[in-house]
Amino acid sequence: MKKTLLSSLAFASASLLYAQSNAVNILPTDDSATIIRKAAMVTPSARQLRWQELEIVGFLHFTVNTFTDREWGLGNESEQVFNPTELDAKQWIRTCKAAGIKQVILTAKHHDGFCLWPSKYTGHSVKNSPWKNGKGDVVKEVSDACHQYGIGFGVYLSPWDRNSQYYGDSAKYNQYFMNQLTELLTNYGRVDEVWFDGANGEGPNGKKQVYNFDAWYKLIRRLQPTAVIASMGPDVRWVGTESGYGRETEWSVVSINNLNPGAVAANSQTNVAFKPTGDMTDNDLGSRSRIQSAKGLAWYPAETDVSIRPGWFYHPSEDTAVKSPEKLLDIYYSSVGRNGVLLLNIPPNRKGLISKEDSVSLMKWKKALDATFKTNFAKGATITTTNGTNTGTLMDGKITTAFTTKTGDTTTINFHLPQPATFDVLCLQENITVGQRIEGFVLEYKEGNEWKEAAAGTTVGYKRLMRFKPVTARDVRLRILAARLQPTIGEFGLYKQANP
Ligand code: FUL
Repeated sequence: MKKTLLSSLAFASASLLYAQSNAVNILPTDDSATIIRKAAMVTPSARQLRWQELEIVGFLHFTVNTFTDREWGLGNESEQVFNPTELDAKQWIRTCKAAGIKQVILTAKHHDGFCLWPSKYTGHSVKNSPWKNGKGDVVKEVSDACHQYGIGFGVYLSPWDRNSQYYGDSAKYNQYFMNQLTELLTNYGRVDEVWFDGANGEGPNGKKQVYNFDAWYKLIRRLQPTAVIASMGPDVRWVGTESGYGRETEWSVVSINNLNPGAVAANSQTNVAFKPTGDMTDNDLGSRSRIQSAKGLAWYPAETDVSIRPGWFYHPSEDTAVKSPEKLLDIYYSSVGRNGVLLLNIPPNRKGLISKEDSVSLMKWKKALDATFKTNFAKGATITTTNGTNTGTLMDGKITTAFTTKTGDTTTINFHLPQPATFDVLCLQENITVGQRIEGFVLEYKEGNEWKEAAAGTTVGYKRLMRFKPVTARDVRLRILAARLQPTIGEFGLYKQANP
C-alpha cells in the first residue's frame, strides 16, 4: 500500500517534470533516462488522434493522366482530353465507405498542374474541358459526397507544377500556390487532410523552386485548424515506402532535429510546425539508441500509402492487375496492424467511376475483415494480473480507458477464457493519449502444464495486429517485457482470421 502510494507520487512528480506535449526539445544536459522519460510523455495532438483512429483513408488519383495513360503528366496536355462520360463522385464515396474507408484524399492538382476545380488563377482546369461544358467541379462533387456520407475529405495539391508559368520563380509561385490552397480550403466546407508530396522538379527557366512551407502551414492552420498536414507536413509522416508495408517496430515518437524551439517551449500545438528533414525511410526512427542523439522529439505517426493497382492513376491495361482481397488483407495487417494508417489508392477510370474489378476486391476484403473481428474470444475471460489495474477496461472498445500497472514497466495479464477457443490473431492497442510506451511483448498460451509462445513483438502504439499459427487454448497470458514508462493496454483481443 505504502509502496503504491510512493510510486504514484513518483509518477505524479515525473508527470510534472515532463508534462505531456506534442513535441519536446532534448537538452544537452539530458541524461539517457531523462530522454527516454521525455519520449514516453510525447502525445498526439487532437487532430493527429482523430486521424489515427480513422485507420483507413482512401486516395483518389484522377486527372488528365487518367485519359492520356500516364503516371506523371507533362503539363502541356490540352484541357480537351479531360472528359469523363459518367463521372459519379457519389459512387466513389459509397464504394469507399462500403470498404471501411473513413476519409478520402482527392488529387485536386497533380504534377501536371491541371486543376479539378475551376480555379480563378489558371486556365488549366476543368473549366476549359468539355466535361459538363466547362461548368463542372470535381472537388465540389467529391467534397459534397463526403459530407453527405459522413466521410472525411482531404486534398492533394502538388507543389511541383509542370504547367504553371510561375514555377521556378519562387515568390510568384508560392503566392499562386497559396491562392489555390485558399480556394480549396475556403470553398468546399470542412477539409480534414492536406497532402503534399516531396517531388520538386526544375522550372521551365531552369530555376529551382523553393517552397515556402512555413507560410503554407500557417495558412492551413488558420483556414482549417482541424486538418492534418501529411507527408511533406508536420502532422503525418510518410512511412517511407509505397508498398503498403510498415515497419515491424514503428514508433510514433521520432527524432526531429529542426523543431522550432520557441514553439516547443510555449508548448503550443498550433505553432509546432516543422518540415520533415533527414531520412524518414530509415528502418529505425525512434529506438532508444536512435533518440539518444536527437535534438527534439515529436509525435509524428506513419501513413502507409499503396495503390490497389500497380500505378497511382487508372490504366486500362491494369484492369487485370488489381490487388486481390488476400493481398489487401496482408497489407492491412502490415499497415494498420503495425501502428500506421493505411492510405489506399483507388483510381477512378475514364468514365469517372471506380471500376468493377476494384470494388469486387474491396468488398471481399471488407467482408473478411468484418468476419474476423466480429468475435473477440477473450470476451468474458477471468482476468488476473501481477501488478496491474483496470483489467475491466481491456475490452470496452475504448483506448482511453486502459489497463496500466500500479508500479513498474513490465507486467503479466492472465486470461482464463470462458471456454477453449481457437484463434490466430492478436490485437493490442495502447492508450496513446498518454504516449507510446511498450517496447516488447509476448503472447503465450497454456498447453497441458506448459506455457508456449504464440506471438512476440516490439512496439504496439495505436494498434498492433499479430498473426500466428492457429492455437486452441483456454489459458492465455500477455507479458509486457519492456516499456518506457508504466505500459498501458487500451484494448486486447483474440480473433480467428476468416478467409476472403
Ligand atoms: C508521389 C507522386 O509522384 C505520385 O505520382 C503519387 O501521387 C504518389 C502518391 O506521390 O510523390
